Amino acid sequence: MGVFMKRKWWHGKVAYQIYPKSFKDTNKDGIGDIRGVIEKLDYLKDLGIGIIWLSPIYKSPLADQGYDISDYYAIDPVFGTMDDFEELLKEAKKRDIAILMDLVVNHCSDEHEWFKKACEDPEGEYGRYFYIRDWHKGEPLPCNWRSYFGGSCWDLLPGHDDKIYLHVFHKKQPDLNWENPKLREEIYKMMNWWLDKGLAGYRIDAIINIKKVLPFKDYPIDRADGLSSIDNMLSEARGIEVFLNEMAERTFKPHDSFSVGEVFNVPDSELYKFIGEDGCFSSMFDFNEHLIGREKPGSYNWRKPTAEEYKKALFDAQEKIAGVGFYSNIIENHDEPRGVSHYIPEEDLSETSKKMLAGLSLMLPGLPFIYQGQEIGMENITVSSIDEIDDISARGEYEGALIDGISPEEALKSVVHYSRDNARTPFQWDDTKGAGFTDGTAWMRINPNYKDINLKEQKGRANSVFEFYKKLISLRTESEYKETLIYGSFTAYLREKENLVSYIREGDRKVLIAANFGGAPQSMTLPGPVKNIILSNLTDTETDRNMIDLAGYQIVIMEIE
Ligand code: TEU
Ligand code: CA
Repeated sequence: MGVFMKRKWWHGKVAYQIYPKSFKDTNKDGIGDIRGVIEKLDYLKDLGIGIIWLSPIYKSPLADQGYDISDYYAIDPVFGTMDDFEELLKEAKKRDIAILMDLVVNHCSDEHEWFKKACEDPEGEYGRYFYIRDWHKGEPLPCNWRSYFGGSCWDLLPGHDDKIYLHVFHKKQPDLNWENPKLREEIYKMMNWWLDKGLAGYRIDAIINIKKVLPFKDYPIDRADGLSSIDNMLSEARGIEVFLNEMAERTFKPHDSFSVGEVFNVPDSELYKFIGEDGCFSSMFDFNEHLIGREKPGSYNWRKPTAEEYKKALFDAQEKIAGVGFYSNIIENHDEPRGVSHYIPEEDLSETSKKMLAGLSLMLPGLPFIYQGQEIGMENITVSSIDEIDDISARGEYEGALIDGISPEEALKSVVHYSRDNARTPFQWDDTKGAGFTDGTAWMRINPNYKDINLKEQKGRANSVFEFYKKLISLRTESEYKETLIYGSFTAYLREKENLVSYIREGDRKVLIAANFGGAPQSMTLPGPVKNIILSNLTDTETDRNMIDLAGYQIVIMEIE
């Protein structure tokens, strides 16, 4: 536990991700806004939230829903004004809630001033903010990398027919050239500007992409489009820590801010560079569960995890991070399917299984991040045509599947599960028209199940998913088990027992978490006599001194002597 001796202000908090566009609309334009977030601060406080991560609200053409920023110093008018934002900071502070913004600095928008100037004068100062190369029709491109959203990552530079620029995401998201110290200075200046305003820190978007293998070169072709996944390049890229340590020294450290990286593709032996005692970030997301079943490129090739795979990913992640640092644990986010629809077999989806999944994740070491709507068990949506999909990633994936020779029906079926729309449907506050999200017409369709699944119905109902989340959170933030749950060790328990996911947290108390990740009842041996049943998702819990019986999808959290 040595590394955690230095206690940080954020260690004992529970964080909550808001996707502002779909959270709460206050001016009837059908789009969630900052005033909506302010309005719901009391709700979040009551839930027990201590940190909010806001997905991007900066000025943006919203080609990738705000992950394409055209002015880092401005709030997009659809979300409100800078005054609204400052009021949000003030109101959050009153409630002891820290605000994080999304830091999107691998790329900006093609409508950002820097890119416009680069197009006007590619040889000039701003040309060096991007990756621009000479190219003539018929020549090979500098490299064959596939953009994350499909197609080549090179496009013609607007206004030129002999120059191209790099974008590893959408073509409206030109990559910023981190090798240029001037660009890096601009970014740090901007980050400090917000931190000086009172921002508590950042969630750092797609950061692993800022270090490219240069000079550009091809990697093995891995799909019918003749291109190569960016992952192939990233696995060879070295030296990102130079940029990230510089960022930390110049921005996070002087502000004692919290930073959580969206970090993929890090070898286990390098984790300490990211979140160790002297790491560049406070924390990084655990994506190990999310990666299950995604070995082959193309989401139409992906498959849902099994209980055993889920357990393995969860435990392996905890074991490799032990003694290194704090993971940020998620069940879902704005890029993922709804966790309950993804990790639980369709036929077993119920309030009981939803609560089990919540308990397993929230009792882990690390910092829990709850994604909006997760606390009421929101589910994936059904889609019957590609035209109903808003997500540019899913649309690109659909095109890619067609190029690979998949039939349109199959392609649709397979991209639907991973479409980012699943997480982006409006929050279901109540059962009125607009689901309490808007009095206008929602920008995106509301999941028709809002009549059954909504906060109003769950709030105060003792056995609801929402009330269960509240209890789990309070265990971490204000109970006698707090110290153990925040700083205690993690030990897998009866790891080999099929459909059982169980682990022990040990600090000043010893807490056993036991979950039956399957529909059939099972019994398990206890590691010692039960002192206290702390919480369960079902009311009847049968134990004697040595054994406990678990009903299908039951989770029991108990103190052991
Ligand atoms: O996502 C980065 C990223 O790697 C995604 O492509 C992710 O792998 C994929 O969405 C999984 O389905 C971040 C943001 O979270 C995402 O919303 C943005 O679109 C992206 O960066 C570009 O900024
Ligand atoms: Ca609005």
